[in-house]
Amino acid sequence: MTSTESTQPRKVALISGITGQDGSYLTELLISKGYIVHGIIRRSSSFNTSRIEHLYQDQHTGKGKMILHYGDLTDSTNLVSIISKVNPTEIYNLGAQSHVKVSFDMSEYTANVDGLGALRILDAIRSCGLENKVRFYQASTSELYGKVQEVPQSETTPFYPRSPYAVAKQFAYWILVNYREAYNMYACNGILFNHESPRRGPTFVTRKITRFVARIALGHKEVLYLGNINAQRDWGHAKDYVEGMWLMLQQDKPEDYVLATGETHPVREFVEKSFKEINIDIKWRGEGLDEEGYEEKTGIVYVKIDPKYFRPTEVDLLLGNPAKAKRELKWEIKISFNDLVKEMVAKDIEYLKNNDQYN
Ligand code: NDP
Ligand code: GDR
Repeated sequence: MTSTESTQPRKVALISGITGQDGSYLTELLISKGYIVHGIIRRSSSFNTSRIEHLYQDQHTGKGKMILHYGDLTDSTNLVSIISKVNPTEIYNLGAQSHVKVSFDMSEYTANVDGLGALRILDAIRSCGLENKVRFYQASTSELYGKVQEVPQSETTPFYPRSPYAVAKQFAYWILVNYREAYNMYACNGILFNHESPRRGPTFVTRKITRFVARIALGHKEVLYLGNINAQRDWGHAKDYVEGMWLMLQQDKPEDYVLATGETHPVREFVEKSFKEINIDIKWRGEGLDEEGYEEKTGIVYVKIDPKYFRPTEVDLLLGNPAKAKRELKWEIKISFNDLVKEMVAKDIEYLKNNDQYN
């Protein structure tokens, strides 16, 4: 051990959900800050590490800064074993069945992973005797606000979850608060509003739109089927949000924080802006949800509404107030909504041009 190493505090992070959008950006950020990052990945019949592949290419040399462990949020024994072996200084619980619409079809599974999963990690921390040594981040969500009670939504706005996903996340939110108070743990809920990127899963609405726009740009003739295009979301860039997660674990005392842009946009605006990137001006045929679609000037119909994508209960409006995070964490948004759309469309065009399989 060198003299420099011996004076540095240990920086070892464990991330569940490391293969997801946020997990990949957070890993990059933590490695850039000198952390050794351990991640939990699920066994899959095909590769599920495409978002983090670039980070573990030198693993066989033994010099990798990222180490992966097979595990699952439904398996307590495995979580205890990983945490005791890794002995992390920070744990980020990002793993989840994160699709709101899918949670209506898989409600029990979603509750198990998204709700009980958080409890299993908290208990594993205690079983390893680390409750006063490790700092814990829970991926809470603006979906907790659900049916509009107050706008903009802040840390003091009451919750009214509108999906099995949100109800499961509400359990995780409160069990964290309870363990923080009961066992004096350093644990924070990050109540994050929607954040997107070129790494966003393709079934979330923003990426579904930008992938489609890329196909139109490259000459494909298809129809994009969407659900509720009047829903409004506060959309930021995932890169900015993972920085906020890290900041929450670097404070003197643990608290819960909203991360949001403070702007809201309807889904239909995301569609318009994305098409604008390829110089198509959208003219909508109707205003309501019963519309058949819209026409571009030449009469080509690109988008139609398919009720299949409606949710049994919808979250109509999300608009966050990030004042507390700005004030206490000095957290700032660096990437604007317009730049987010621009980057996502440009990257999808690039992927489509370069990747045959993607076609
Ligand atoms: P993704 O859907 O991209 O990633 C989810 C991750 O969880 C993947 O790595 C997935 O693994 C893993 N996972 C799923 N089920 C399990 C399980 N049973 N055990 C262990 N790991 C599992 O989500 P995001 O990166 O977008 O979001 C990260 C977290 O933040 C999630 O908890 C989400 O609910 C929450 N959140 C996200 C917001 C957003 O706008 N992105 C906003 C607010 C909260 P695999 O790759 O194998 O599927
Ligand atoms: P959301 O994201 O439910 O906000 O959850 P999603 O992109 O799935 O939906 C946003 C809004 O768009 C409407 N919508 C459609 N959604 C999808 N997926 N597909 C469609 O075709 C479609 N058409 C319209 C939806 O009804 C909704 O109103 C995301 C996830 O990342 C959660 O894990 C996270 O907690 C929240 O953001 C904050």
